[in-house]
Amino acid sequence: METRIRTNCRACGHAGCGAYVVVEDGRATKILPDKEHPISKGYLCRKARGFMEDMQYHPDRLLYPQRRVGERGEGKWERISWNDALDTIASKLNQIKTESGPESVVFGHGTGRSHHRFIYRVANFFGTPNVLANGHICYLPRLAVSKQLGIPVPIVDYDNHPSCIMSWGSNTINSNADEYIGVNLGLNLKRKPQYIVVDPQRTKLAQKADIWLQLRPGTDVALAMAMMHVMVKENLYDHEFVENYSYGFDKFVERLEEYPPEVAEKITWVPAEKIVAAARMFAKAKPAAIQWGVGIEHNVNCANSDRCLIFMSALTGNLDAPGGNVLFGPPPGLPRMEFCGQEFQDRADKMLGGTRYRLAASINRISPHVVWDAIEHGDPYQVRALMIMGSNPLLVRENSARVERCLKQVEFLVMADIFPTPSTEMADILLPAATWLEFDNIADYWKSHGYIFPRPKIVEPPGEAKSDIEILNELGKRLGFADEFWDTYQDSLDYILEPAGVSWEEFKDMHYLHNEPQYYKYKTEGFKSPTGKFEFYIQQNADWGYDPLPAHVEPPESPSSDPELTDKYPLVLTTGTRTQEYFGSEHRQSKFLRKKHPDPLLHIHPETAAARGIAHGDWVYIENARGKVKHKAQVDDGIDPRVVAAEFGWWYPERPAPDYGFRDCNINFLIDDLNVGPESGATNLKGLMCEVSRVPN
Ligand SMILES: Nc1nc2c(c(=O)[nH]1)N[C@H]1C(S)=C(S)[C@@H](COP(=O)(O)OP(=O)(O)OC[C@H]3O[C@@H](n4cnc5c(=O)[nH]c(N)nc54)[C@H](O)[C@@H]3O)O[C@H]1N2
Ligand SMILES: Nc1nc2c(c(=O)[nH]1)N[C@H]1C(S)=C(S)[C@@H](COP(=O)(O)OP(=O)(O)OC[C@H]3O[C@@H](n4cnc5c(=O)[nH]c(N)nc54)[C@H](O)[C@@H]3O)O[C@H]1N2
Ligand SMILES: [Mo]
Repeated sequence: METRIRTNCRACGHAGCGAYVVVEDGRATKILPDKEHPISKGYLCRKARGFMEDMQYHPDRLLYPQRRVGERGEGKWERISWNDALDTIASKLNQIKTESGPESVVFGHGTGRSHHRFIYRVANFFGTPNVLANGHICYLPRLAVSKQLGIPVPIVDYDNHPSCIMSWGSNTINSNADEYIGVNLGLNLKRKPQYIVVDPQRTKLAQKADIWLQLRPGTDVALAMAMMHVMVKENLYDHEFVENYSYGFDKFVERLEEYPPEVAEKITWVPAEKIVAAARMFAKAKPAAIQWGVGIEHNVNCANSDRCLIFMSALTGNLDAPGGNVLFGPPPGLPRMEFCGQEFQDRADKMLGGTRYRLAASINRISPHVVWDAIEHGDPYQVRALMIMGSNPLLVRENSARVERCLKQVEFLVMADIFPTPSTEMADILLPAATWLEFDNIADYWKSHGYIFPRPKIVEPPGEAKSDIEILNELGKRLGFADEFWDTYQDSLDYILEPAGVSWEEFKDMHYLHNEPQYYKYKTEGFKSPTGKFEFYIQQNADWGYDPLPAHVEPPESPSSDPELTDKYPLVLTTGTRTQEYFGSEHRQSKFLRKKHPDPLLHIHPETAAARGIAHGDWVYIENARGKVKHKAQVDDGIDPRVVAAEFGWWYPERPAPDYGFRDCNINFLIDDLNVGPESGATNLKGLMCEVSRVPN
């Protein structure tokens, strides 16, 4: 018997595409697109097929809770019961809490995978303010900067068709990141708006652009400031907005004086006349919208690059304008965000890096290095346990060699994953997680587009795999917080949905819940900032000891660094170019996807390759003082000869445990974790220095 169940695909970590799952005799066999879905509009990416054909029923899936019996990383395990696993975890964590304080336990997760609200709830009741995720460099800086400005994250209003779109550090048609499924950009581009792309690589999107600004990685602030310099000098800004709704504009304009296009050209490598042309094009078009992504956040200037793009939207009158960057209201379910608990701020003094990286701390996020400092050096106190669910830190955290040392050294490590990975091999207790097809959940709960969708349980999990939210609900009770958790995890879904006036049983069969957008809300409500206005000058930053105005800061390693470094490592490296096939370190188990994209690729200019005797398709080493890994040369004249672009997340699940080949190609061996941005502890994943050489035959 065949049935089709409507759901929200989560074959990738960010999810968000409407889908139907075909079930035949209790087995999920296909994922089909939902043409009526308001966000994905009938789009589904190839990861959906790869997941369904190769991963959902993959023989490597973790099936039972296990306890490590050999040395860390030796790969010897014994199967244990869930009772044993959860009791062991609860009693060890409570013992550490009694002996060393709750803050010596750190919880962790990866990006987007919809269980983090439960992690925060458990951490919160347990009493630790330390949750390790990607918030220092991904999305959360946007959220923190927006919060500081008194707004939710501004989202492109594609449904109202901007007449100018500027894609800035986002290859949205590959990444479908966060709120955005790339099809919305694609459909708008068919209407021929003016189109600007800011990207060091000539991506498919850059090929469609009227103006492509090929900047040096890590210099986005200088470019944005120069564009705003032009807008102000040429009187192309929205006076009504600036005069009535903003604060600190004069001081901001003084700072803009430092960034004429000719100065920015030297920093960014973008010709001054192109900067002027892009500034005019964007400022004159109405409405105009900026689609930005982690291209601007993966560096030490992260917070200021986010700030600059929000400033540009405000300056041109496009903030909360139809077809601009809109401040969507939360869907009716979202007020339950107190689900996570808001008490971390009371414990900011105990939060690792909490008084150093105030912007990150303002949204309860920490930079990874503070956890490693605490494990390796007991600084400022000893971290004794890590419990990580849905992240592969050996692959995705910067400075993999240090991550490995710390995962080996920490006293107690719990990991939950769907598959064995190089990171899970380090665990003391390893928990088998269910996939998104195997439990009930609310989809898109963390996003800023104003929608939530049901994602019902469709098939039974294999073996004894359990969903993370069920695991956390059970652990919360065993840690001693029976009153704060639920009889069953499904009851928590009712709790979240209560303000919307629906139960999970009712919501499950609905298409979605949506908050209808209202525009220009600031005209009646102002901004939820200290001055009630849009703050171009941020006093809170000055109070925290940071620059109250945006400024370009050179990356810690750059072409203008010490010649001792640049002679050895002359090429600028940007990492993490997203590809359609893989999400982070996931999907390497899929034959279908691996066939399309068997190896990691390094984009390198023909001249740069020729000078090093490298031909298209050769294996090359990418090297700097921290490490040396391999990629295959993708010779490409769409990249500046002084720049190379590497992928991230590469390992080979088919190779032997416990390493699975993760030392070969994992670019994070080259990334530094210590020279970070001042406000959020952002690491420099884009715009560091390296050298490339051919791997000898
Ligand atoms: N298929 C797939 N989808 C993904 C992911 C994945 O791994 N695979 N990862 C998910 C995650 S965690 C995230 S955060 C999002 C990211 O998704 P987005 O935020 O949309 O960003 P990307 O698509 O990675 O685009 C980054 C672009 O920035 C460019 N770039 C590189 N360095 C710089 C720079 O210094 N400045 C500027 N302006 N541009 C630069 C790159 O060439 C690339 O085209 O994607 C999510 N979606
Ligand atoms: N050099 C470099 N490094 C980067 C980036 C870059 O561009 N360059 N990008 C950074 C960014 S933006 C981000 S967000 C991070 C991504 O960081 P993470 O989100 O931590 O990345 P993944 O390696 O994809 O780890 C996900 C793991 O969770 C497992 N998993 C998937 N779904 C579930 C689930 O429902 N439950 C459980 N328990 N496990 C699950 C997968 O099998 C996989 O092992 O990487 C960062 N690292
Ligand atoms: Mo991310």
